[in-house]
Amino acid sequence: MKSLVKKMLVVLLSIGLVFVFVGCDTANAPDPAPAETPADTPAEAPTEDPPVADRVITVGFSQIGSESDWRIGNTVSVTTALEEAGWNVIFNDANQQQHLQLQAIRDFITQGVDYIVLAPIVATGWDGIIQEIEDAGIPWVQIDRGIDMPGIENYRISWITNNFEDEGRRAGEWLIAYLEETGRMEDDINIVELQGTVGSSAAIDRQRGFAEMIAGHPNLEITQSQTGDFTTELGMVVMEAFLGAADRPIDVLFAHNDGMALGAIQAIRDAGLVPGEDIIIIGVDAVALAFEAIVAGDMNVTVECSPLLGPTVVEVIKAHMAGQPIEAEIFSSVRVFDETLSLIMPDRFLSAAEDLPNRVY
Ligand code: GYE
Repeated sequence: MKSLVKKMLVVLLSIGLVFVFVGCDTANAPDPAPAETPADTPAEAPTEDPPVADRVITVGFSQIGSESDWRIGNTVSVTTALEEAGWNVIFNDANQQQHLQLQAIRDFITQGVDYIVLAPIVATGWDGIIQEIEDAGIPWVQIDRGIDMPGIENYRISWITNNFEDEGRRAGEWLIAYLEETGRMEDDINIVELQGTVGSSAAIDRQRGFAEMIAGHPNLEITQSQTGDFTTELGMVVMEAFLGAADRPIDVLFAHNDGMALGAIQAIRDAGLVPGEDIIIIGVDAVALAFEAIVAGDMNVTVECSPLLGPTVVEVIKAHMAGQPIEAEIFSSVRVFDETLSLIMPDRFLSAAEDLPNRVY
């Protein structure tokens, strides 16, 4: 599993580098800079850059990192769509560190990019850089996670995202339906939660949505909750700690992403338990590896969160260039995939086995 992710990363990084080189090569070709004008050329008014709609634009994309298959799918979707639009892409992977995202955006400003695409790691701490982008007059699109800043909608062109709170609710809704269906709704159910990155809207909102769904059922209790930073590695380590610290058997794992759920499955096996049976495992994202785990019976359900935001990013930038109206917020739809309830409630849940061939991330 790890090596697959690594392989994809290598491919991705090479694509990323190609983008950067392409960007350096051609960015200045159509509009010669005034410095290149020979000294003896008759004086004339400085040439303005042609309007963005008439030339190859450069887009700086500040990505959070490469912590999960979701993230890798998102990077591929966005960079591919921008490139297919014929634009230059400067890609930066901030290795899950906000200060590196701030640095990348400052570099984009210095390089004079035409547009910025930002996927913010956490919700706070962006006010200063957003002002810098504003001062530089660079239009920007926010994707994926949210930013807590009053009036943020007046700064960005649009926010292309998923409804994380609804994802948490759908996870809770599935659990309640599953417990009802298996006759366990009156039992005491101990739930452990693997949270995503601390301070990220994806983690905050998924936690809130799930908690809201189970709130009316006092026998469903979250007994341990810790961050696994959205990585498979930490999912495994933290699940191991949960199992070691539990004074009662763990019935359910709610992991804020599939990657952590897959790491936890390993820890559960190592503890001599049967994942998917002894412990009900709920993930979010709907990555291909989770579908495989569901089909194999090691995992129970995943809530889809689409990373395939690239085509919408391109549409939004094109609409902006053409001066057309743009939606302030654009959400993808949420679907839930399992291999149990979907067989009896196909209007509420979908079959992972059936959709597996369609997975692209
Ligand atoms: O669920 C997780 C990734 O922000 C929605 O980030 C995204 C989350 C996604 O690392 O796998």
